[in-house]
Amino acid sequence: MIKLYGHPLSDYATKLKIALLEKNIDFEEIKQYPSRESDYVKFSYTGRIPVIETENGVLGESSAILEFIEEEFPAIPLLPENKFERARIRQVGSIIENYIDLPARKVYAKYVAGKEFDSNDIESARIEIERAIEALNSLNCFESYAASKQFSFADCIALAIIPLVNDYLEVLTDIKVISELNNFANYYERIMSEKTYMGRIEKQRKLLQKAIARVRK
Ligand SMILES: N[C@@H](CCC(=O)N[C@@H](CS)C(=O)NCC(=O)O)C(=O)O
Repeated sequence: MIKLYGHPLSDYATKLKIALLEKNIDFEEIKQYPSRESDYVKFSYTGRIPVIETENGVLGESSAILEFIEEEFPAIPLLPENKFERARIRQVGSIIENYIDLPARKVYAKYVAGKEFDSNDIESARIEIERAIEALNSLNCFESYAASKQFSFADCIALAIIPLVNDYLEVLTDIKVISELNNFANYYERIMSEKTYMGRIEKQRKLLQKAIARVRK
C-alpha cells in the first residue's frame, strides 16, 4: 500500500491526497514535517514533504508523484486522451503552483516561521498573483472543472492550493484570491457536494484557518 508522508497543512501533500481519494486508492497517511534531520534527508532525498513510499522505493516532488499515480492507477483517469487538453491541464496546474502558491508562500511561510515580511514581499506577491488570476480567468477555468470538462490534475492542484492561499492572504494582506477568480466559489461549492471525500479536505482547511488565527495573535 502507498504511504503518503506529509501533514494536513501542506498543500502539496493535499494535492496528492485528493488524487488518491479521487482514484479510490488505499493509502496510509504518515505525519511528517519537512526536516533536515539526516535520517529523513536520506529517506526523502530533499528533506521536503510530500514523499510517497511504494514497493519500488521512495518518490518525492509532487508533480512527479502525481504522474506516477496516474500511470500506476489508470482506472479512474485524471488526464483525458486528447494531448492538447492534457497539456492545458498541466499548464493550469503550473500557473497555480508557480504564480499563485510560490509568491504567496514567500509571505505566508515567513509569517508561519515567525519571520518579518514587508511590503515588498506583499507587492511582489500581489503582482504575480493578479497576473495569474487574469490568466486563469482568460482560460475560463472553473467553468465546469478547473481546466477541462472532467476532474483532472488541475482540480487536485486548485483544490489544495487556492483555498489555502486565499485563507492565508486574506488574514495577512489585502490580496484577494477566491473573490477575483471567476467561477471559483460556485465550483468549490459544487465539488463539495459532488465529492464526499472533500469533507476530509474541508476539515483540514478548518484546522488551517484555526492555525492561522492562532499564529496571528
Ligand atoms: N516542489 C516540491 C515542493 C515541496 C515543498 O516545498 N514542500 C514544503 C512543504 S508544503 C516543504 O517541504 N518545505 C520545506 C523547505 O522549504 O525546506 C513538490 O512539489 O513536492
